Amino acid sequence: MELNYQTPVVLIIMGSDSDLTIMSEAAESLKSLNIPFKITVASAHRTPQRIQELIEEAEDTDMHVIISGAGAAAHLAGAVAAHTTLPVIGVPLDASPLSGFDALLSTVQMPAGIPVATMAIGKAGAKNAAIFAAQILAIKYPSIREQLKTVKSQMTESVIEKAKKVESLYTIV
Ligand code: RP5
Repeated sequence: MELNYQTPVVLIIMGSDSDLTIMSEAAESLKSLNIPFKITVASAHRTPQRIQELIEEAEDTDMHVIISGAGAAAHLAGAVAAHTTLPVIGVPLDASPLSGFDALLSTVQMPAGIPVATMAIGKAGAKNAAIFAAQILAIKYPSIREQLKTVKSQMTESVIEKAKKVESLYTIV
């Protein structure tokens, strides 16, 4: 199956524009994998109606995965998952005195029946959300599978390089 690069297949929703500094990591990662996406802001508690409309649009336009990032006990990812059978990937963000622990619990501790695939708090989680979305898409699109394999082998090479550097510092000759 060929990927149509003009049509978004991933929807990124964040709870506020203040989340963009972290969630841009997900956007940039999707961009680097040439995966078309739509990115927007909607709040579970401030714009519940908009959440529903965005999900309807995502389903009508045949998007495949939703990434949801929010801070505080905002439960955005769970609210998104309530409206859809598309896979929802949640990114907890640090936006309160609890440093993201509140968002982590409200994202990961979904009651049985409405799952949210929860990533780590912050930038690593945002990046992993994009990679995880790509892995879901790779089931259908071989071009994405090939790109993921390339990225993985690049990571392997970079660690081998690091190992060589560290070893050379203490090698007895
Ligand atoms: C959450 O509250 C958002 O996801 C954001 O992380 C946090 C603060 O939102 P703003 O006050 O910056 O709009 O709903």
